Amino acid sequence: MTLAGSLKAGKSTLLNALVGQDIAPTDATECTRVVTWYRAGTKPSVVARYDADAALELAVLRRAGRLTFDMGGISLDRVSRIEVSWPTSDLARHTIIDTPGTSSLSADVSARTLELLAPEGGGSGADAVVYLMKTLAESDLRLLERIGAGVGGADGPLGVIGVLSRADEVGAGRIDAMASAKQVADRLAGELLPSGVCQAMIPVAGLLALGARTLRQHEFAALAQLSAMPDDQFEGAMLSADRFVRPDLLPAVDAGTRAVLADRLGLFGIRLSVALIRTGVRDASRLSDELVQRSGLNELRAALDTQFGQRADVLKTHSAVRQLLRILEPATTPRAVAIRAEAAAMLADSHDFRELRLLGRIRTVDCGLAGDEIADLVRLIGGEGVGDRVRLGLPPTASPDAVHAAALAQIQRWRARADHPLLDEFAVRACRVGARSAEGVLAYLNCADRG
Ligand SMILES: Nc1nc2c(ncn2[C@@H]2O[C@H](COP(=O)(O)OP(=O)(O)OP(=O)(O)O)[C@@H](O)[C@H]2O)c(=O)[nH]1
Ligand SMILES: [Mg+2]
Repeated sequence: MTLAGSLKAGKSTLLNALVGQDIAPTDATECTRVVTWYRAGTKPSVVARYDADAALELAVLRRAGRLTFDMGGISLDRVSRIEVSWPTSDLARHTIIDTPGTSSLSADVSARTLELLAPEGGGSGADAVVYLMKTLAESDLRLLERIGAGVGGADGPLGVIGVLSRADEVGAGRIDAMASAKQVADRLAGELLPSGVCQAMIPVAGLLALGARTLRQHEFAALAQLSAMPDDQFEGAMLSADRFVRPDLLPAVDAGTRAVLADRLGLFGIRLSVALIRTGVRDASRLSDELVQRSGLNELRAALDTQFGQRADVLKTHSAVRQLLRILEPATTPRAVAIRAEAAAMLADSHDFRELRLLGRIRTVDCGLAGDEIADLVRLIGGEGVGDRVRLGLPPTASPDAVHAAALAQIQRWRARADHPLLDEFAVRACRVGARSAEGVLAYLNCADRG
């Protein structure tokens, strides 16, 4: 999975939030200008690959509380990538690739990100992309289109999730910031999802999520002290980040500690924490959970899991088949032409790919199906998970007989629905895909019975 987006969109911070640890350098350190791969490993190690085939182990440093990699004197233009191994279960399922922000200001750095995501010759190095943006700029749209071509091509992009990043900043630190961010995200979704350049648009406050996941006891204590202060004093100091750290305001908590809180949680996170503590959140771990819940990180994880995690094999297969098509494109021997035709048919006919494409579009295309029908169809085609019971809306304990009966009922339901004379073409296809998904459950069940 690759994190991409414009300069300072919050990619590295979000990576840290996903992993729950400070492992990716953020801000202006020079190593953020290099494409960096994060994988699970038995021990921490950071290696720069440079020139054609040279490698150098890099030291991990902390400068003024910020993590950075010491490039050991190699100039950045010689480094092709940095590889980080880290012992954490959060990386076990996917490798995460952090890319330098793209901007028109530094064409060379943007070029590296583009080369990874949408190489000239085709064949993206990434199966799935999380694209971060603070607002939708023309450059984001163009890059998304190129990524789409790299990841999924003419058959429709697979696996691009949009994130409205730094969502806490949308409301200028107000308590309803995330609600405002959700509105902005929905508006962006309305613009982006129909064209298929991405499959979801989720507001996430990455800084808050990271601060919350790594919340320390003494930070909780300081927040509790702030929440015990008279409201007019607290609100008076919260008017700006500068006021919040002024030594003469908020005497209950020393200015240094306040500066750390502002750095790690942002003003919105502080305001939210104080509100939560005032309404009865009594300890650091509860506060951490509540803040993570409100940061949008859980929604992003759920989307990653349903769109990518459970379908990692499908996404890889899709990339591989497309790669094969590209390689065979100029071939003229009968054998190559035959393989090419087979690969093209697989791309068009594979039910897994159809499910993914439909999932990306069904919520946004006005196709005449009712809201509850769409919800059922989304679940049936794997929008909430690819397990057979999840697809059929049954409890995990449902018996094979119950699964069998429910699958049969769904096949009939969606075949009948597809035959409705007034349904538009998109809806007919969607219903057929649903029926086919239910047939898949049944076929699997029959195999399992026999095995
Ligand atoms: N308020 C707020 N600030 C954030 C958030 N995420 C990141 N930041 C800040 O934004 C700045 C840039 O964050 P990074 O994570 O380095 O952004 P990036 O996209 O990796 O930046 P480049 O790799 O240099 O393009 C840092 O000062 C972060 O602390 C967020 O969710 N909320
Ligand atoms: Mg970065």
